[in-house]
Amino acid sequence: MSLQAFEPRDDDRRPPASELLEIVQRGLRAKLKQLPSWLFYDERGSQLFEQICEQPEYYLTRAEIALLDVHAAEIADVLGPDVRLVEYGSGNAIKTRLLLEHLSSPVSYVPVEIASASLKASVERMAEQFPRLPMQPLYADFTRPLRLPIPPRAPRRTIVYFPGSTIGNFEQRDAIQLLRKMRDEMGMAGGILVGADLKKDVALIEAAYNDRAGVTAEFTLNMLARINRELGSNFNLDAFRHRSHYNPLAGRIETHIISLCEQKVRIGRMQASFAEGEAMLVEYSCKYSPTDFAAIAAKAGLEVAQVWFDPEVLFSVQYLVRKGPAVQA
Ligand code: AVI
Repeated sequence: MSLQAFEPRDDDRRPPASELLEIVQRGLRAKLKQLPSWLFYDERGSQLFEQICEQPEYYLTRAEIALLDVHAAEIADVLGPDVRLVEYGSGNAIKTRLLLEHLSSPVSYVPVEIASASLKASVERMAEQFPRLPMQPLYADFTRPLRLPIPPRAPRRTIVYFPGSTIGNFEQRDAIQLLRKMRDEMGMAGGILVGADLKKDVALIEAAYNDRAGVTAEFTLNMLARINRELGSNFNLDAFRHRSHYNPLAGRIETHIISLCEQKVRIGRMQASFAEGEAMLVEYSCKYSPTDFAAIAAKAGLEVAQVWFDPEVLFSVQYLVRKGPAVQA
């Protein structure tokens, strides 16, 4: 196993407190209050997200695994031999394994992750399952331009793998920008393999973000607990609630934290006032029809070479390749 560019560190997705304070204060000063969704993923938030994936209503993970169960061999065939697999995010044990198992003589596996503990764990897990596969973990923020490690031998193609519908958490403009960045990183012969959740019956989508056990609600409110812990603010978690609803015009789940009463919260030197019922936006989860996805791919200078669905047609995995020069969004 080769461990190029791997430097274990104890810090996590945590920006310095001053930067975090600035981000939170800016979000709370806005007319329509808004906080970035990456704030969900402290240690507790990451655990809660894993629990969300096991809830009966959250179909996304199961559907994507079912898709790979059926189609991984065919996907691997389309990608061809001697692939360098660059995964945005640390390897999801089951999904990445399903794909790697079928790849013919992969050149290397490059998980890209800013949470060092997850990166280390993912590399160890993969190294156990694929002891002969060169691992080149990259400790980095995948939303920024990457300097990929030099591969141990020349790959026939670099595949950027972005499973799990995380692309849906980016607003359309940002998703296009991210796809364009992947396009730059994959080179001329490369491709992008990306998971995208599909538009479907609204009740089914809304149930996935409002599970009966309340795990998603806890995940959402944990953001306030994190802010309290890291910034010494005084959000009262009992005075807020989670709300996720589907916006059919925008084609996305919009998750808000709702203030249950008129209240003031102190964050650093700032006092944020909340009206009763006031909503603070914390996440988008965009849903795409195959046509929608082809349209954003085209705006990033890409075309859909192939798309696979799970047996219930809830989820898609899209294979994107270069389509000439990128056009402006
Ligand atoms: C990580 N991401 C794809 C999840 C989603 O479905 O948008 C995050 C999530 N938020 C609430 N439930 C799951």
